[in-house]
Amino acid sequence: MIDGFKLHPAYLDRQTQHSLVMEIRACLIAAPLFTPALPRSGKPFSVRMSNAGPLGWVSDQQGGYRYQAHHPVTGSPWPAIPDLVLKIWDDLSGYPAPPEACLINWYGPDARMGLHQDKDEAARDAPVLSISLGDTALFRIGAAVKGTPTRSLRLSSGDVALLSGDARESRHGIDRLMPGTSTLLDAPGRINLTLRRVTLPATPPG
Ligand code: MD6
Ligand code: FE
Repeated sequence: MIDGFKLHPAYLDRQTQHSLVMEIRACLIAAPLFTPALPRSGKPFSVRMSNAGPLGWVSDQQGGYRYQAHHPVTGSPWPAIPDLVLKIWDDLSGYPAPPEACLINWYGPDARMGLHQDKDEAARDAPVLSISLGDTALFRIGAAVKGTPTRSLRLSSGDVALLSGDARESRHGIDRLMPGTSTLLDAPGRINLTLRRVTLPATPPG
């Protein structure tokens, strides 16, 4: 496995997963899911997205991948990251500053996410923390270098994955869901929360 990739299987119990889903539903009322599009081609993602936190990740044909403080459709600031989510970051990230972006990914049964690297953040020293809720997904991960082998693993509801160190630069994506593998959500599908520090924290004096 790639150094710095850490999977915590079943980190969240069912009750906590349920509470998280309710918190995320509240976020999505304030900041509805939108459909991002690829830079240049404008091809829509099959995953729909929203965000919580001071900064949200968005992408469209004109502006490409970026973080911004406002919802691209409503223009409102993103809702706050739920305390429950901040606690998971505090417990697992080992990073001395809070996350600024909580990307909310919604996968319908046929959604997928191509291999990519997370590199739109200045704070590349911070890990990326990912929380899976709902149907199991087949996650693919490989080293940063194109053409090197990748491996596939399952991300199930309640799993938390951390990408730090070398794995922070890894290529990764979601090949497909396994619909019907979880009863957490009302509909077949999956929610993935990805927590990121975007800006470098101010360096402490001394
Ligand atoms: C997903 N995850 O699990 C997509 N990125 O739906 C990601 O793109 C991801 O799981 C950075 C770190 C962990 C991840
Ligand atoms: Fe990613």
